[in-house]
Amino acid sequence: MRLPFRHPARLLLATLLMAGCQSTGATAPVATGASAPGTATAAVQPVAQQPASFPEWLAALRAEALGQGIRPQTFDRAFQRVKLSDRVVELDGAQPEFTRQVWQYLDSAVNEKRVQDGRQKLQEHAALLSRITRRTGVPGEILVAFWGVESDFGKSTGNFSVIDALTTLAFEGRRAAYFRSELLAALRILDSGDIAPERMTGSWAGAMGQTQFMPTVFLRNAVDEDGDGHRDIWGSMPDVLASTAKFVLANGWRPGESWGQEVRLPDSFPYDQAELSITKPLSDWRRLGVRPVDGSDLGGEGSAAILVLAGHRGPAFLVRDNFRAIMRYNPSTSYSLAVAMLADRMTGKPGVRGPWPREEQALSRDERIDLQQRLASLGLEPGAADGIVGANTRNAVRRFQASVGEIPDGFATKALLERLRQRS
Ligand SMILES: [Ca+2]
Repeated sequence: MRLPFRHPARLLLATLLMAGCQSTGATAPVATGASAPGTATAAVQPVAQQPASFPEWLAALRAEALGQGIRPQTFDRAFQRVKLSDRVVELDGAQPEFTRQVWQYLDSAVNEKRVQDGRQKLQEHAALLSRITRRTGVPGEILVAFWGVESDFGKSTGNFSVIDALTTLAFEGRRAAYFRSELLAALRILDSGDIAPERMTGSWAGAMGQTQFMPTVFLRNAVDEDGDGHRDIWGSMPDVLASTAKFVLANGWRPGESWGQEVRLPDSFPYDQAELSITKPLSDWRRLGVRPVDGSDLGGEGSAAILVLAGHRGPAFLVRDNFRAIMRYNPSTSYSLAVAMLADRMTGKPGVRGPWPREEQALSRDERIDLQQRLASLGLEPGAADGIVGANTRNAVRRFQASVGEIPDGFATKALLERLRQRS
């Protein structure tokens, strides 16, 4: 969805603005954000906080940035050639009609080429990785797996100017407040001299460099491992891998533990217990018949959750705290499984063994909404009909499955939607 907003001239407005406010900026009073423009036009603008024009908005941002201690020359250089990007707005508003099934995502994120490349990177950077692992306890294969999934080992880091992208999103995006604080963080990075504005590139959403850090993540976690005085996640391998390790450790990685393992569940398994939010001691899972995928006895201590991402006919995973630590980099179970699997494959462990139900086609967004509305009309409480299948929707699917005598695995399929449609 685009905001009801217009800006006739998208190009180089900032240059004009800068010429006008260069001198006032240095002595501008501390901006509090309360002076943000927009109040005068609130009565006629549906989005109350939006200013009337980009130059006004940028002037307010400049005052706020300078109030936070960012030097005027840093700000003016960063915005010298700023361009609002239609492409960024388009990507921000996109609601993909189809989401990929988990196996489709894994096929692409953990393909054979990437496994081979990862093994080579492990060797190539062995000394550096073992130094970082000694210090942080995060295994080298995990660091290289993040690097591979985030940016294909630095080959795919995004070519957007981070300042352009964040400016666009902060000015007219759907989450303007969030991106405004990321933009101010980006300015702090430029102010610290870690990177020149023209080298500060990233994804359309402002995820930067080989680690795809958002600016606030950079400020908390980026490390100058090679000691050249710059935290360079764009071009320095020591900085890239040490920064990844610091972030992963901060996200709760437990040294010496694994992310988990693929398991085999008995037919009698209570599938309503297979949710990331349900953690049990390993002894409980053993009692419920959970075994490693090779059929041996489930050993070990501690607690874990059982994750089933494609129904009872698909593979199952026992996931531990480190799986959640991976998810704090990117909050998706598919993502976390991709990082875990890539790390495993690089060290010679097998990939996913259980077969995925590859004949199952993903539901379209309209179908997912239809599913949610039908579950709601049966009183099964799937949550908002937003087309996003989360825990509430899965639990509603489970209630429906149980009511018709099916295994309650919570997997929303075309067949299940068809059955729901026939009931009403
Ligand atoms: Ca450095």
